[in-house]
Amino acid sequence: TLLGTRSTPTHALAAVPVEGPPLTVDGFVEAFLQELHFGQGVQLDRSTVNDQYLALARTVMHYMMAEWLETGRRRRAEPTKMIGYLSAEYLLGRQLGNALLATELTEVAEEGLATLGIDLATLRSQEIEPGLGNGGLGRLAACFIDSLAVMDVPCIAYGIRYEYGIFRQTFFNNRQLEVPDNWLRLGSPWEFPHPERAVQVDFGGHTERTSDENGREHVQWVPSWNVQGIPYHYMVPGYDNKAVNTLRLWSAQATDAFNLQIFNSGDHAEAVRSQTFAENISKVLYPEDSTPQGRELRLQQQYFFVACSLHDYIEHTLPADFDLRKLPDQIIWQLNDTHPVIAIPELMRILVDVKGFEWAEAWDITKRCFAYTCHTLLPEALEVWPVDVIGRLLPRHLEIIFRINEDFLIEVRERFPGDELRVRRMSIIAEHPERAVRMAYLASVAATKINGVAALHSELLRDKVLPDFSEMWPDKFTNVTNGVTPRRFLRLANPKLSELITEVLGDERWVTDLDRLSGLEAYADDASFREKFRQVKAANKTRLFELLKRRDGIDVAPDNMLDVMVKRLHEYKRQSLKLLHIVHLYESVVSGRRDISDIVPRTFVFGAKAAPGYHMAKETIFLINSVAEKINSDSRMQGRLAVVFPANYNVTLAERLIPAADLSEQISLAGKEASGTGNMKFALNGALTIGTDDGANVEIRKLVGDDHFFLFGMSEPEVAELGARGYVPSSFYEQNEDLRRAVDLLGSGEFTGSNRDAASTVVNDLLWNDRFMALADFQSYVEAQARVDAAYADTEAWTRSAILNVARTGFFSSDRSMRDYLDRIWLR
Ligand code: F58
Repeated sequence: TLLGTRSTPTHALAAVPVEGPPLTVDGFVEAFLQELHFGQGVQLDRSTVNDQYLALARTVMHYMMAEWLETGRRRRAEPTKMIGYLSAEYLLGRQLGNALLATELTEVAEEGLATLGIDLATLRSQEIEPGLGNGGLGRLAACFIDSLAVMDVPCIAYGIRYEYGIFRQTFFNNRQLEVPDNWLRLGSPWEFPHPERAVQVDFGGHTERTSDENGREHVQWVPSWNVQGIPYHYMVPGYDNKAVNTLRLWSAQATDAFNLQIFNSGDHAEAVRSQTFAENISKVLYPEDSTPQGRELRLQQQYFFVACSLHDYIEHTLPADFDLRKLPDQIIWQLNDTHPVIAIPELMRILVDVKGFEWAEAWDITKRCFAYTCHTLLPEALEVWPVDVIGRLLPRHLEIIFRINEDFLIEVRERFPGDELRVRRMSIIAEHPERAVRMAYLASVAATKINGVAALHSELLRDKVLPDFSEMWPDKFTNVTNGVTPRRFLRLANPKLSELITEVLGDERWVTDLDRLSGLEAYADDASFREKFRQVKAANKTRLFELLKRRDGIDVAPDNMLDVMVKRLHEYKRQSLKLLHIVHLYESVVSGRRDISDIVPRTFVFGAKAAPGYHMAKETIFLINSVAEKINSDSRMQGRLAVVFPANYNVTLAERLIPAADLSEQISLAGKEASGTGNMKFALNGALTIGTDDGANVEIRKLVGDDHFFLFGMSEPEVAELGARGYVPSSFYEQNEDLRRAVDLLGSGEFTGSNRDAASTVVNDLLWNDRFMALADFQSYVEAQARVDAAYADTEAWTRSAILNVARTGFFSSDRSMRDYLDRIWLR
């Protein structure tokens, strides 16, 4: 069998130099036609747009191939430490534009294709984006691997090749419907499957103990079933640096052994069933964000990709004779939240059971190989796996976790004698409501470093989520503020602003050195630059509106302020607060208390998917759509107030929306949004933020300055204090007339075809529960929005602020985040 054996051939053939096609229009056209003819098997006159797209993707890959192979060779030759990035999600977005940018082929391709009568933009829009992530966490992973390639840092990123990514959202009668995202259906040109490098992954069964002649105990895991993981390799190109890293995603398949046995017994149907069963593991991305579903299949997914990845690294990437005691000098596994934390007992199992290490030595190695990033503050979002689920699926791992916990609790008792309450609090095993493994605790015990994703978050993580751990190991805790890749979210998404920036800075070095944006600062006071900046924003709006017209049949008034709230739908993010503000404006006009001409014309844009099982979130979507329908069809509001909610917000739509926005809504309850990364993308593209003192908003505001940021709402300590005093949302309702009128109108059935019940889930929750204190922040929010209106009326001052936002947010490049990870975590 191929499984589990070293598959790299060792025969002594000499490498032949690899070269891409010539970087000329003719060279490009020839390579493209070659791919069309020999790759797609079709002639130009018979080719479909999809044929052309696939051929183009493959052509661009030819240009990257030499660098990919060379980077691999260099990495094998250099004995430097690698990053093993472990993430259950990579929300990559479309690949073609980024690949063209990386190879500097955009113009050549455009020109070359035009000579054949093909429009590049049409081919680009043919690509179905790989939505292998839910939201911020998955997109962050994609930004990080981009930056590592751009910085030429050795990294293998590991994950799951879900056959179905995040669902496609549609609306029917204003309600969300989910459609499966069959992203592979038109072919997937960017991947290289390597079935010969398949890895076997075991599950179930029991463990057996034997003693050798020295009386040493050996544990053998006797699994009851297995699957194989097939790696698919993807290029992760750098920028202008000849480096191309690898993303390795695993796809589950039934093992031959498993199949054949059943097949030979004559039960064909059963053989097919086992195939289906195995393949289910990588079938679909769980669409829950924030609250993990404790489904067994999810744990199967987690162990599946982690086991494949560790095996792949230890058996196929390290040299055959590698001394595993030196493992921590060669690799650091970065755990992107707790989803890959089962890697910790897996490495212990490999070292102790497979490689024969003593427990203590294995633990010493393991402890130096992992670092853990936490992405949340919501207690319900911390993963916990029932002991019986783990025991059934991974019996050996459960034993290892128990042993880690035993040793750990001994350490706690030594440090804090007599403090049994603390011991119980810190135990990796929770006893209530059921016996379960707290994955964040397991990660915290094993990791060399634990980081939050923004300054405030790291502080709260240390002091509120893991206070016992920070008392025990203060040096483990650190912060790395998130970042976003300027390649995709500025250079690609906003070509016009990029051009303007390059024009005044004199060159494109800012693309890989984003602090250089500070050079724009001086131009904020230059009226002609401000005019150009406004023209860019206007052109971006036009581009967006054309897309919305084509994509959703939505008409948008061209001159309104564009006020955008795009992110997953979650109560803590408070889309309902945004909705209350809109209803308040509408109510104040229809009640005659305000003249419509006093309202600064605005178009509100929402983009948000709700987890399919998250009732409150889905009801909120329904209400937003209902309010939008009413307001947009009210002739009194024409051209003054509009609400648009294009379905299926994703990376592709984000790339169009963000550069067009004037105002960025970052309005989570303080202390709940770990960081946010959309907030960074908007500021970098010259939108002003209205936001709470939460997550990375805090850092954005500090950098851009109070005069160029609209702060509102309670601070985190104020939130904590109000919570402690006892929060009664209805008292805010009773004391605030504007709020009362807005809530009443929302609950009256006005927006839901006279059906009061249709709004009651959201409205009653706001009045009687309001866990995220929307009513408490309402007044402050409305006042801040009035400041926005006043500021927007002064066009020159607004533009100046927008420019300063761009100039002062270079800090939020994910290149900087990667430097911080290197300094504070990976190379320490
Ligand atoms: C997000 N988390 C945070 N989780 O909410 C956001 O503040 C932060 O900027 C971002 O991570 C990056 O650090 C997030 O997106 C998920 O989507 C998980 C998916 C799997 C289940 C648990 C939540």
